[in-house]
Amino acid sequence: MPDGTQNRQTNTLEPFWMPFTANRQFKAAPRMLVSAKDMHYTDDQGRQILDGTAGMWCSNAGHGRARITEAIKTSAETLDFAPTFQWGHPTAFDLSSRLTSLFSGDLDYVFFGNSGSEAVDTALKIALGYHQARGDGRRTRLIGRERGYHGVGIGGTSVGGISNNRKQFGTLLPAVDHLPHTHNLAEMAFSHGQPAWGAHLADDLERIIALHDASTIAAVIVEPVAGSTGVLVPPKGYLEKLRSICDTHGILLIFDEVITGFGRLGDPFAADYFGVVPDMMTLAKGLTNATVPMSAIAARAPIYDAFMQGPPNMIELFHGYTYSAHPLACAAGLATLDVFAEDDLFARGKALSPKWEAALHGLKGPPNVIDIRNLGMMGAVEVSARDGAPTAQAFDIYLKCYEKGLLVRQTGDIIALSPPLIVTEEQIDEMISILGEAILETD
Ligand code: PXG
Repeated sequence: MPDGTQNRQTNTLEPFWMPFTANRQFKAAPRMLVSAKDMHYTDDQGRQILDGTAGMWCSNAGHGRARITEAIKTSAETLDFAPTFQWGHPTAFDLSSRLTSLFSGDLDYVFFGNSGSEAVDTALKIALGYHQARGDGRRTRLIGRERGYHGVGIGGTSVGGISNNRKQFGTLLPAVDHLPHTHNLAEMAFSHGQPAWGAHLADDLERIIALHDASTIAAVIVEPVAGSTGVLVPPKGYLEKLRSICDTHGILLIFDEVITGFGRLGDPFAADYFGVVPDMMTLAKGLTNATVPMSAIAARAPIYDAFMQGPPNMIELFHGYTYSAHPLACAAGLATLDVFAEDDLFARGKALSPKWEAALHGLKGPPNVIDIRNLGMMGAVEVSARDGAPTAQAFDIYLKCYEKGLLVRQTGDIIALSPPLIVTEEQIDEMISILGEAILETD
């Protein structure tokens, strides 16, 4: 249709239906990022924006890492695509071995998807298939947690516990229940690291089990530290209790480590940080330093083994994606692990965490700051909700930070932070100083 309509359209902001965005507000005053290097984005006005959120909890090694970019380029030139249904390519196996050698316990197998949402829905399906393979097919119920975020697939939405993410979509999966969330300002506000109060909240799993009977429950899925809902740090002993209750009742425990994985807590995974090994872990984001979409599900050996029955020429798991273990993503994943090793980023995250904690808690003081939370290199500042206008104050802070050259995430009345692990102590101070100014200018 050579009437120029198409060209005109590509120059307007209208056609892109933006995800999780106030489209009309954004398009009226766009914030356009055009390039990124190390700790900074550059916007379309040429301004440098300090990245306080590793993109969206994902560019953990910082932006524009040459080693990763080169690996992607080389892969695109040598093997742009190869199927992994009944074929294979070497980097898929290399990456699987490298990853499983990093996982704790007998998390010896890895399945690939392309997003955290796919990883979650895959893990839930594996849990259902696992029980069926063991002849225990009545176990079909899935347990999530209030305020949990597990992506946007129908499974992840169902086990998720953020009301806005659920209410537009009807009844979702039927056999689902939710643990209570662990957020309690009266008991926990301004805790440094893990709150001492709240391990008993895990006992609610016993109540849910008594209600539905363990024989109907396939799996429990939680984020070890809830990220999207505003960095809810698990009380001391809480995850250990969940593990032990699941063990007692033959229920699989899935840690959704899409945010906590790849060094965010100063260990490779939250499972390592807490010393609690789940039956499955979902990973994404930092896996490729967010350069090429990729996610992974780590599974314990007995789960894989349960499927390896019947004639060897039979497909054991009727599940997978065209782009499972895409060659570009595998190359990016391998190069990301190299960069983590070269820069010693797990150790760096751990070493910086006390500085991060001290700097963040330095924001305590203004009356509108009602909580500050931290663990590893995650942090959040919660502000009081404006009368009749929840979320408005934090959104203003988010906008002010952007104007002042700092990228933060806003969720509800919470500002969340998760800088790339290459951040310097001076850059931490800069972040906290900008955020502090923005908070003081907003109330
Ligand atoms: N699980 C967890 C724990 C996540 O944090 C997903 C699954 C889904 O991943 P995908 O790749 O399908 O988006 C996520 C994603 C935020 C924010 O600002 C968090 C996510 C995504 C976008 C924004 O908190 N987490």
